[in-house]
Amino acid sequence: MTADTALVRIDKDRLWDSLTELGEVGAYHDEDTDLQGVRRLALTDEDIAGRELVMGWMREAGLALRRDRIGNVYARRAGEDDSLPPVLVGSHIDSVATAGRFDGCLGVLGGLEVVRTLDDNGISTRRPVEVAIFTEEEGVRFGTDMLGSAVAAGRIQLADARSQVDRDGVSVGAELDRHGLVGDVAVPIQPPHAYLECHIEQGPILAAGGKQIGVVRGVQAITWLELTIGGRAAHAGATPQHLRKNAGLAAAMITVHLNGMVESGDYGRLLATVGRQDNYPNLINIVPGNVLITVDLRNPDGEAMQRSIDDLQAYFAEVEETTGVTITSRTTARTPPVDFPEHMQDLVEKQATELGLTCDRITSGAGHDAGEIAALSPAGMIFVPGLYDGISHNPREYSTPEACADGINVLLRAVLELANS
Ligand code: HGY
Ligand code: MN
Ligand code: MN
Ligand code: MN
Repeated sequence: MTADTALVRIDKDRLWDSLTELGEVGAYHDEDTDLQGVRRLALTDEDIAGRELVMGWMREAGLALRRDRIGNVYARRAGEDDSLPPVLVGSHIDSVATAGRFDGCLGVLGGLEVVRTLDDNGISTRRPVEVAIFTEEEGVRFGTDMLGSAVAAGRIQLADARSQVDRDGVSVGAELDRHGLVGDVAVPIQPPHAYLECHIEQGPILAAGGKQIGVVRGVQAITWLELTIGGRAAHAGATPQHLRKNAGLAAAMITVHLNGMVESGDYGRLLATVGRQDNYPNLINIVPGNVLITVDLRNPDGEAMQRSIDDLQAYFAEVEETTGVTITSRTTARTPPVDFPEHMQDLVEKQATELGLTCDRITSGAGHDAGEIAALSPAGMIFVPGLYDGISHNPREYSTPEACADGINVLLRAVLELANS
């Protein structure tokens, strides 16, 4: 990095304005928090509107846009030697149903801000720089998180991804085709030179430690199960206990058992969440006949994760024996723990330190596209702290203009170093 580029900083207000404007796309009033939230589930009209807004800004910045076969967008700023693999930055703009403005968006709009800043200062780079928008990172509509980046990295086959369906039976493929999102960039994509993603931490660790930047060591393992519990709907008043096949009781037993597994400490730093529960027929005077629940397991230790899955499956047999229900388990996501290369962590830490920012190394609690692209090339992540215990996947999600700018200034400097290597 030359002397004059070392003093270049991004435009904090322009970044904040773009986060604010994108946050209006898919805005809704959240009854639970009485706040304005964001709802841009993948490949819905709101997601497409968000993509169109951001791609318009990318075109205004003179970037050449391409799309791959699963609809991931790559916006390219040419390098002096355009034949070299690009430095790739980015994230996602699809959201969960009760989102804030930062999850994913900071990484995409921050990448765009890096490019705009290079242009503003007439700075060229040896390598091209590309800003990516990955499809269906959240996984809440079609059931597998990091779907787009997993296809880009070759972990999930395109046909399998296209065949995934939402709760209404609408497939990824049908939505990609409906919106005309299928591009001609083959998947898996050509490996970029390196990948960097700036993201809000989505947890309390950085703020609790008073740190401004998180140097991300890696991403913990994720397992998602969809359990279909088949019992028998029956009269709540006339059906004695011994004749019941209570799917609701089975679901409750599994939820409590999961909590016991976490509390036991037998599975390291396991986290378990039953996020979705659909009771049928869901009426006060009928024993639940059929229940669908989802299980989200997280663990930085791959061996302990596998043990928890095996033990949970064994427990299902106990529940079937005790309650007379049948339990069918479908795995909808299964990613191993991912470690980012030391040199990428050191690069992030060096740039943060040279900017005079305090930082700590941290393992990501959430899944990220970087965890997928790490299979293709050296990947790294930059975390910025959130307020209110770093709450996320909630409209209360918030970080400050200064914290966001800090993260993207680290991204700018790291990109400059990588793009001139
Ligand atoms: O589930 C996750 O960790 C990510 O937000 N998709
Ligand atoms: Mn995210
Ligand atoms: Mn998320
Ligand atoms: Mn993510």
